[in-house]
Amino acid sequence: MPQYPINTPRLNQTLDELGHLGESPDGMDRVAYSPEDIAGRDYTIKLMQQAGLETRIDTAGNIIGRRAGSDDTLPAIAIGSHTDTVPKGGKYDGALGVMASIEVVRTLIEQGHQTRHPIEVISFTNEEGTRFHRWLVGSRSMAGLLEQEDLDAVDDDGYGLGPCLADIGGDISRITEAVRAPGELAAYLELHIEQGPYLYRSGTQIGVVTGITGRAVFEVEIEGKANHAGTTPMAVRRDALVSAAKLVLAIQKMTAEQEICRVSTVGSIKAVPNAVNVIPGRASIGLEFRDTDMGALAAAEQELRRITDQTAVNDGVDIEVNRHRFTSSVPVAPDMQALVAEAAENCGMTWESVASGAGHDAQAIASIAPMAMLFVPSVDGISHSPEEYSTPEDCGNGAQVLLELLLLADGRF
Ligand code: HGY
Ligand code: MN
Ligand code: MN
Repeated sequence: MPQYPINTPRLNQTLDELGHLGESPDGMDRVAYSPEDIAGRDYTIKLMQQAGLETRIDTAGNIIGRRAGSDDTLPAIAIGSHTDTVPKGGKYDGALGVMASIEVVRTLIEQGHQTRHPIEVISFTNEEGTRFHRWLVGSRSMAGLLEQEDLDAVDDDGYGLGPCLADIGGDISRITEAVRAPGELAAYLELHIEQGPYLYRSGTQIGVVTGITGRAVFEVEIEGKANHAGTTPMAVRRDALVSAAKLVLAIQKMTAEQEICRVSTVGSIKAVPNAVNVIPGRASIGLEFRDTDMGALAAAEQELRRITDQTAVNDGVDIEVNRHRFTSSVPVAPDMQALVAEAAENCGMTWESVASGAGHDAQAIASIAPMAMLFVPSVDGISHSPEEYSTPEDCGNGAQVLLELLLLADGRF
């Protein structure tokens, strides 16, 4: 029996309540900076305050709930994740880590246990990066990894990051005040759903994360020639959407057949003017590559540029490749992995090592603090989908191991 059993029904109730904020018939829409995201943030702040945490919002919009330690001269141990979702996403990605972190501290307070270190529960803003095609914005701000192109970013409607930050209590003109220097946090511990199939397939309760994937994001713009769909002979067409379609298939082939890197995805495609009786004069595709090996991502970029050059010549179109950003892969230190495994064993849970094909705030915070991640199973490995699901029991298991991990870290650092 764990020393401080968490309240699993209460945890799952908060997940359920948060899961109604931004819910639509085809999935969760708490896209960063949206009214739905703000509703989720307000709920999170209220829950933190009810749990007895002192809350604040930093200039990057990160929500921080703090509980004093018995020795406040020690750096805080941070636990958390994010509550923003991809469009039409699921109820557990990020949300479990934040709700479980609040439940962990609430349990310790109720059971009268004060840690040595101060504890900070952090809900990072804009982890998904949907709006401005740049992810981990809150955690990269805290880690001092934000770049000018992040600050200058505008969304598809030309709306800038500054007003969005102001909408959530941040301040782009003072965003550097959100930076935490190395040493300011003793450790960062993140619970997350696996978002992949391995734990569910093997029936293992806890995943000890070994590393977090690297990622390369591109936008490819194709310029052909708009023309009449009925009168233009096929031989003289410069159809931007046909060229885009060829690239979609070639990008999929790069990994499915040529294995240049682990995975490739074209997640968005646009045609202009997007009318059935007009040959598309312009088209664009949004794509990403992922791999833990940054050399493989560099090879993928090289091959992408080769096939776009080739397609431009073959089809008589102009093609521009816009490189959004590379995110480095991050290993989890062996001693931090061992701490997660020890916490799982102390809770009587089965565990296995698993790499993360998803990106996480932990990979940004890793540059300023020792970090560890633990996963719970995703049913059928589904995520970024309304079918994303983790059982109430698995959610409770994750929170219980997170509490144990926090206590171990409190004693070790
Ligand atoms: O896209 C990802 O890997 C994460 O869910 N943000
Ligand atoms: Mn996530
Ligand atoms: Mn996600």
